[in-house]
Amino acid sequence: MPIPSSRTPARRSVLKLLASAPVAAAVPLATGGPAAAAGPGIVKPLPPGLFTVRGTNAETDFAAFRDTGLLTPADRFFVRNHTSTPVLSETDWKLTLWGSGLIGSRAVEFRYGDLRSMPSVTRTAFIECAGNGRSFYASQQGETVTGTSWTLGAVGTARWRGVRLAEVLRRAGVASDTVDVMPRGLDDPHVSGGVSLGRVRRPIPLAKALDDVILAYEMNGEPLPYDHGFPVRVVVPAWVGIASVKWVGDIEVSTTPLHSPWNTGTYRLFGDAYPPGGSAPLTRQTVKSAFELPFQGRLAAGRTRLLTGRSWSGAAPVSRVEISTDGGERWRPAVLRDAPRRDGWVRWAAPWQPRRTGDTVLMARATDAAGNTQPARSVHNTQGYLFDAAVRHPVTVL
Ligand SMILES: Nc1nc2c(c(=O)[nH]1)N[C@H]1C(S)=C(S)[C@@H](COP(=O)(O)O)O[C@H]1N2
Ligand SMILES: [Mo]
Repeated sequence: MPIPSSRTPARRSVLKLLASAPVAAAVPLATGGPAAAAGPGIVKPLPPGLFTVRGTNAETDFAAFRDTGLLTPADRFFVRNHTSTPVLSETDWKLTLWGSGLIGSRAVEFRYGDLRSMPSVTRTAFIECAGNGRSFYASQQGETVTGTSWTLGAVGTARWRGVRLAEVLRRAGVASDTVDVMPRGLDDPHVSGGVSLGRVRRPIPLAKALDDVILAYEMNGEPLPYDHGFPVRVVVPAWVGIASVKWVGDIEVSTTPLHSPWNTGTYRLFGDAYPPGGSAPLTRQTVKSAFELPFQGRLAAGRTRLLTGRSWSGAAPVSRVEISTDGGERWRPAVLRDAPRRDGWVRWAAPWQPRRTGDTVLMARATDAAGNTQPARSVHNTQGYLFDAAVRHPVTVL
């Protein structure tokens, strides 16, 4: 195992990890025992109150965003791992571009230092799992879906710095008839139902790859943490999180359309509302809103409380947010605390003085500059992606 240098941010976490279960698969330890093996293969600490562990993943408790700014600190950014976090070294790392779409079909390698010496770009963008909000298909709409039962915390916003994928492709020499590029992660192959699907990989159309995709090596001004793709990850702003491949090791560049299980079997919409072969592969995220308050939270009657939350959309900046404190009967505008921005979220606030004691339901509903608004009900799909309905948030007034 490569011992992480003190320059890498997660060194302390790794040392802590080495001293205790759970064990990341990439850190071979002889602790053994089913209890140790059952934990998520995540390097950073996951304190209760900040995270809820869901299988190999960790969801940020939305209330934990309340004391954060626009950017989500790395120590509370959700983690979605198909397997477990590999602890890689930047000196051993290389990125290989290969395939029919490279001029002369000649593979080209980039080292970490090569990327670091290229012109950099910095961009603030959220990354959100396509399944964020999935649990509400069941709890709010009574519908059956498969997949991780996220509430609304499989999202975070960071300032990503790296090189444009367009620049790396240009240096590698891309043939004019290229259609798709497919980044692939260095984490272990994903096994589903006893079948290995290979390493996580998903095609990106060339036009998108040349537009705003980043090969990021920094998150919020620090080297990427291990769990978020150290040393280099793909960032596809505002697209389904699966497009933002972590620990990228190679990119296939192709003159014919590419396929992987992540754009055929999953990350498409299947169900009654969709064609038998499913929708087109998912791209942008939908509109969502969340209160920075625990579910079943308790509030004091008669006292004014500032309700806060965030709204975001993959399609356009969020321009309007309304809230309801009576389960959707009456709505009033929330005050936006950030300028609407592309690929980002806005923080909002609304004062509320609950008068009557008892249970009630808070709701928030956002509209983006493209006119997308959160409906009362999401259209069902079997894998529970892209939940966009206004979420019913129960609270008790005491
Ligand atoms: N190599 C690799 N990349 C990956 C994944 C993965 O399991 N392996 N998960 C994807 C999914 S489904 C999501 S939602 C995002 C989550 O990014 P984060 O863990 O940094 O929050 O990473 C994506 N990139
Ligand atoms: Mo995801």
